[in-house]
Amino acid sequence: MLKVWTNAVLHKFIQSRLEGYRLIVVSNREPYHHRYTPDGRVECSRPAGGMASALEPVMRACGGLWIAHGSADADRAVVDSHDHVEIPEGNPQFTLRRVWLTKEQVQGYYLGLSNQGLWPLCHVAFTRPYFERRDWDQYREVNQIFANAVLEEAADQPTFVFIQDYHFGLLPRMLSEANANLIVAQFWHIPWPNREVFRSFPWKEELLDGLLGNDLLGFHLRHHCQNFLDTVDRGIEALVDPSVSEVFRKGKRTLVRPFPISIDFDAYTAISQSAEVENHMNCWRRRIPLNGKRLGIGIDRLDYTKGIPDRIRALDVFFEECPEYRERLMFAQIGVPSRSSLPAYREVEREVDQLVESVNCRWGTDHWRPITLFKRQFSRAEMIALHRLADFCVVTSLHDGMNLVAKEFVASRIDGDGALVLSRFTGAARELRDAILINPFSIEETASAYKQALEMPSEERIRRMHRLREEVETNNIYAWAGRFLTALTRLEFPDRMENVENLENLEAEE
Ligand code: GDG
Repeated sequence: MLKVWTNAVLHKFIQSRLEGYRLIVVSNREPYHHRYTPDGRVECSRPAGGMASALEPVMRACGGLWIAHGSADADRAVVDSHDHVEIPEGNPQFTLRRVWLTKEQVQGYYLGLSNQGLWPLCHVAFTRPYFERRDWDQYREVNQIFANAVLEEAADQPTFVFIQDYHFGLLPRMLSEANANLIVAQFWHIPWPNREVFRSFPWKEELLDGLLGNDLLGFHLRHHCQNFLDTVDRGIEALVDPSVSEVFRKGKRTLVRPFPISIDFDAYTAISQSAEVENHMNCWRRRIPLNGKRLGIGIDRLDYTKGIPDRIRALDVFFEECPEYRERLMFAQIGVPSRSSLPAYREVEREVDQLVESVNCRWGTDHWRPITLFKRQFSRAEMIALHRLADFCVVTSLHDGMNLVAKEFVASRIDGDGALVLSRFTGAARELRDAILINPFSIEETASAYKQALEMPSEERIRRMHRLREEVETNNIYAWAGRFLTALTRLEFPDRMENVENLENLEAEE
């Protein structure tokens, strides 16, 4: 049996199983931005965010075409006449096709319907969703723009289309109706709520019908699949077979399956060992003068689902209840500004600023500032360096599809040490059982988890980290992609899939 999926195994797998087919990936966010620097040069960078971090290694392994919204100021300057640009620069491994949207379309489809409607609806994170008719119209319009781009690129070639996320709930039906030969799959990176919650979505029938244009629909967890099947069963005319997790509608079968997403463990391990990371560790030591103090960290987009205020409140309680840690623990929080034009995001940013200031005022001394907040994006090597310096990493999401930061912390710890404090309401908590699991809504529980992380005997900490690393190493991003593509290709050519264990041969050929 295949033990560990790797980039090379996935590569071979794709070559043998998808032979004759193109792969087109569709996402809202592009994996690379091109921006002008102040001196007029064009700079290429990777935006923060879970979906692009997860998908990029897969695209590097498969080649193919990635269609996404071109949103940065120099994006147009670098594409050819087909809006294509080869990625990454200097060492092209796949093609990016950029789709252009107007300000109004971005407002309605992305900020409005996707992020003020579907995001809070699906996270059930006590921020009420807003639904505007004109946002829904823009959402439909933008889904059609992407459909046109896919149909043009696929032409009459045999093609798999792999759609990412909640920005494209209508795209699958648009594609399957326009070209029945396409094989369409989608991965929904956020949770799916229970049917009672979903009932508030004003255009639920159209959205569900859109999603049932997929041949395969993936969620992180079985629980999300069950919520989806239940929502369909009660919300729209369709035949649901929960025993095999399938739905039939309009003559089409949609398979609904869990695929817990992950990260490129080997890449993290390799970068973590690099001299670049050692240098960045020194930079962090200058930014956060530890002088023998312990270090806790958090790395998140500034998003209200991530529970950042809750973890800071827990630090306040911790310093109150554990005076022995005053002047002995520092906490570094990276909060990458995100969706800042939306009021709920500005509000959480303001709350985080205020809480950090109040904890620092309450407990800080002349030579100790308990919390340092960095509100900007850092490079991957910089984040890995911070992971390596930490005694513990905190993930307090109130609700999170998976949470990749937890896995990135584990993969960065090539020293096999460090403790992970992890919210039970993340998908990651189902796999990372050796973390210190918490209910982030309980400030006391979170505060005592900090203490547990700091005081855990080193043998136990190392034993737990060892098991966490085994878990992330085995269930890595290539395993995720391999399992997804196996399910997809099995639909289409069962004969090529007669024996998935043959992957062993792929591995042996390496
Ligand atoms: C969605 C779902 C699911 C953060 N700061 C920087 C930076 N990041 C990167 C992290 C990580 C990613 O952003 C965040 O991933 P998460 O999984 O935590 O969260 P979402 O963005 O909400 O992602 C989530 C994910 O999709 C995948 O399916 O896990 O549940 O909500 O990779 O490292 N990256 C860089 N600089 C930063 O400062 N370069």
